[in-house]
Amino acid sequence: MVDQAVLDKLETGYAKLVASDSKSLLKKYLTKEIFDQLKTKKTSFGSTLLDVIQSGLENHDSGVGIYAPDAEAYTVFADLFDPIIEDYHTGFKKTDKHPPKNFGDVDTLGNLDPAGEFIVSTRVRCGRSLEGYPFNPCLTEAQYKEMEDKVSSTLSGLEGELKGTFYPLTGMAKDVQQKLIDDHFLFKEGDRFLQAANACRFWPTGRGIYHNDAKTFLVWCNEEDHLRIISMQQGGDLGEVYRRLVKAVNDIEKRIPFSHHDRLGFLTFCPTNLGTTVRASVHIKVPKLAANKAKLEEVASKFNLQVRGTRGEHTEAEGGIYDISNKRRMGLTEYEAVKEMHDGIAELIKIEKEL
Ligand code: ADP
Ligand code: CIR
Repeated sequence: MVDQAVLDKLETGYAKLVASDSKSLLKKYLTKEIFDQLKTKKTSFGSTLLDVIQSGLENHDSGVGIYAPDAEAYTVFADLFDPIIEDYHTGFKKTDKHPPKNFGDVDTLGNLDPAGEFIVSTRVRCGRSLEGYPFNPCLTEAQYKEMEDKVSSTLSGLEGELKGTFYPLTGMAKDVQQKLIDDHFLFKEGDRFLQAANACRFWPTGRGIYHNDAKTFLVWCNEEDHLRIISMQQGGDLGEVYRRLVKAVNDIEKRIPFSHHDRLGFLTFCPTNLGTTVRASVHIKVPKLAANKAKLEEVASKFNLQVRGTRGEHTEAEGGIYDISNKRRMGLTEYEAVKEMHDGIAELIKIEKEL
């Protein structure tokens, strides 16, 4: 049974969403019929429709607006997740199956901007969830601590270029934390979309960052996902960044079992990250194209690319620097996701040169 208080919150929030001018996928796909069908359902973790949609109900400027409080939510609330997944990942239907992991031939990708004219830096990240643990809204404080211990001790076994140190957020000096955020290495604090989704409980307990000395290989612990594995460096050498990421993921996967779904691929908290979980991005300056932001968005979307601001999602561009990445992560392999960004950025640079 879903509590009356939860049902009341759902009804009030839904009425406000319907009356709003929200452009979120939640508003687009949560019809009255689906709302009524799902409002009384619960997962075995006790998660309700409210846990799924409360971020989008509170933040009408969400692009998507839903999260999976636990893995089972993808099944119990499939009537809402499936159409949103299909829209975001451009055509991944509820009858489709995500292909097996395939990083492809890592030696076939090179430098997208050898003369260093456009690309400031390149980053590829993927997300992973530790098998046996639910997502943020269902984790206990003890589980956060246990996971942090597991992650930091596992990563301490990495060697060579991947060798680094784990820095817990608990006890980190504020200026050190802010510098890491400003330099694009660390997740931001107080993300209202995650907070509304109940994903920031017990903060900063269990959260932390691991990185090598050069900060070219980093792992985020317990921010949006259990793990975010990141490779990044200055300039446009996507090949080098991708090779480092693949080596790291393969090494870490040997040491920790991750949650994988037969149809959805690797499981993540946000449905936009399912499947490969790969977001390959460049920080790029294309001043002529970006003179008209709507035009930049239009050209980018033609190549299945997404434009974000300099400090990541929901931020503005600073100094003309945009974060442009592959948008879809499901229904294609890891290699294809990265190649989609590679080919799209090559086209964007070509267009910029011709303007
Ligand atoms: P995520 O990539 O994990 O989905 P965000 O969009 O919030 O999350 O970005 C996280 C951080 O990564 C931000 O500080 C952002 O500026 C930084 N970032 C993303 N792409 C690049 C890049 N190509 N070069 C440098 N920093 C980047
Ligand atoms: C939103 O709906 O805007 C946030 N919940 C974040 C969604 C993830 N964004 C994305 O495009 N990958």
